Amino acid sequence: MSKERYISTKEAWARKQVAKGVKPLEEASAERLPPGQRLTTNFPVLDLGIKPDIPLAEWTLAIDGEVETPLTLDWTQFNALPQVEDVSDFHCVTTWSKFDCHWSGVAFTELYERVRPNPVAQYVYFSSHDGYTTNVPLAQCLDDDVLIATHFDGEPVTQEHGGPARVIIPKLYAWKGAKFIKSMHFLTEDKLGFWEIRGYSNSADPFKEERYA
Ligand SMILES: Nc1nc2c(c(=O)[nH]1)N[C@H]1C(S)=C(S)[C@@H](COP(=O)(O)O)O[C@H]1N2
Ligand SMILES: [Mo]
Repeated sequence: MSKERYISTKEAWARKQVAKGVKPLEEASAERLPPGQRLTTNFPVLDLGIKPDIPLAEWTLAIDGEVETPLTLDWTQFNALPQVEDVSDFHCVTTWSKFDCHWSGVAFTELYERVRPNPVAQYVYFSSHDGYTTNVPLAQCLDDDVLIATHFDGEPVTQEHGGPARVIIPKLYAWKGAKFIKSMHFLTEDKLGFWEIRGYSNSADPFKEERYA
């Protein structure tokens, strides 16, 4: 995305926030900050100690399971899909939150429509190049702020933050958003991911403080 385009998007977003009556950050933070969280302005890195190096020429995203049309997209095909932008707050279960993260990439719904899931599909199981997995009910993946992000603040998502592409699900704690995404598997039954197996909450709503199961 060009610098001009990035700035104009931010301006449009700011106008939208003003129209919605969104307050300045300091005033708003009391309501915007989920219970037990503190605001950070930097961007900490959370991972399993592995930051896989995925050359773009080798990158693919597989979308399969309970779908009519399984898809494997390479980097060129993925980036040729319609692009979306979204600004959201990021909440890590380790108690830091970051406001106004500007992501762009491909909407989950865009991929959903292309693979045409069977009506029995109710859950999505995300798998990553570092061996990480996480699971989310399909209904929550269909929110319009859920995307597979390739850009953060107008720049490609860095390797430490999960590039080339990572999942963003703003309404849930950030462990539900898989960095280094490799595949998305549609399931009829729920299947716990890496942290969900290890005692993290399966529902992960930061405003309900659903941290641990
Ligand atoms: N593949 C992968 N995705 C992951 C993780 C991980 O270890 N591996 N950590 C999760 C956790 S706990 C958080 S808080 C966010 C951190 O994203 P960040 O490193 O960009 O801050 O990524 C989530 N997605
Ligand atoms: Mo986290």
